[in-house]
Amino acid sequence: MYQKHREDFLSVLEERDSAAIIFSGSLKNRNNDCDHRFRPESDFVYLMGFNEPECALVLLPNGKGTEESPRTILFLRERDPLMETWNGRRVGTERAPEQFGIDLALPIDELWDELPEFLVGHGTLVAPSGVDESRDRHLLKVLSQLRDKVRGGVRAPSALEHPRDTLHELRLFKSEDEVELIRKANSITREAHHAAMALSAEGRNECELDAEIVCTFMKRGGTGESYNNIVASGNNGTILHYGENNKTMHDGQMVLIDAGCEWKYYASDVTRTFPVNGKFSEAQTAIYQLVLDAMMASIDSVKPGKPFNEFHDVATRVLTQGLIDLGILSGPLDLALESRSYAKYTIHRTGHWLGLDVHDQGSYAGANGPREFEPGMVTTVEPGLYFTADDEEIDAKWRGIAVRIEDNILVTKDGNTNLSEGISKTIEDVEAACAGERAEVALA
Ligand SMILES: [Mn+2]
Repeated sequence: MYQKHREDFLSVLEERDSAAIIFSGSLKNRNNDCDHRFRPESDFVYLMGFNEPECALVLLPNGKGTEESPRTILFLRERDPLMETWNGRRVGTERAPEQFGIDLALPIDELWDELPEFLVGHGTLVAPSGVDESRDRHLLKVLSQLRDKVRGGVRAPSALEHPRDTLHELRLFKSEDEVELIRKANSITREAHHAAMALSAEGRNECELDAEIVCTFMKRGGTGESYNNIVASGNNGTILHYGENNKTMHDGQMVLIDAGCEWKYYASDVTRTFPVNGKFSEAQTAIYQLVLDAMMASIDSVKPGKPFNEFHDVATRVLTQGLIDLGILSGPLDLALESRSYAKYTIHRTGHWLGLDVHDQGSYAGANGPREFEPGMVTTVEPGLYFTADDEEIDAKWRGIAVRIEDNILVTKDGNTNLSEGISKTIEDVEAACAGERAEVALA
């Protein structure tokens, strides 16, 4: 799969007379002498699929694919028995060409000295600028060295180009192999959400549900959380990126869980909301069913030819009409939509691309407005309604209710497929899962 990705990228680069350099990234310090667990940059994962820090992949479409004239060069750390004893195994330059199917491997220490020579003969250099300052300084220096060469009569890149229009455009369209990885991530996410629903009860702490979810992700072999878990009970659910996950949960509250397993660095991104005690009250039912109706209507608009904004507009329309029917907003619908009176309660957009990054790369705009869906794209659909505990403009019964429901939708030739299907979301199914009837894999 990664070799195919490199070939695809090389073809695009060749058409554009460009070379590219893509980095795996460095270890990030956490505190004192402890680092965060390493997670490679997604562009590097897409092309290489392995997870050592301090690597750079150089792609040269004008090369011949030999060691003398390489098309693919991997710069990486040399093997070092002492360092490997302390900090873990390294592939090293000797083993890398065969292991990864690349033309040439060189020590990362030589990158900035060697790079200018390799780039000769290409018009542009595609590189992820704006991520790391020291890297940016090196890249600019390489370009200036190349300008000196140009005076000597050789062709060389004069400009840096962000991967947005090349690599990120490729990443937007998922292959069947990539879709399978997202499906696998979602099968673990399903187990995690059902386990959290079954565990939830009056008096338990948000952290217990958070732990259950992390435990499920890790013991099933996931590469981690796709993003920091959100386990938000009651009014905490109105904070979109709540991350404290440490409050005691109570009867009468709902708990909103936004958590997705990462599998081989591919993300799932799923939100479910359920009553702490497992039984929806009348007010909770009204809001929850409205969000679910908006979601189901919205998913229907995720298909080839539909512009990216439409599923958001469909969700907004259903939510706004529902809020009018519940007496929370005043009508008529057209006036409410025009005045955006709903926005106080819906807050965010209805979805985003999903892939190696939870908010995946790929442009949302076409030449004339929002781009249209095409087969292979994966988007989230995640309408929500949020009523803060201190909102005196609404009836007391709505205050502190926050509901978001989120699935991962693959655009297919004929419509779409829900990659997070099977994670309980009807009121009946959610209540069953809370009662422990959907925890299909027993947790140790
Ligand atoms: Mn999301």
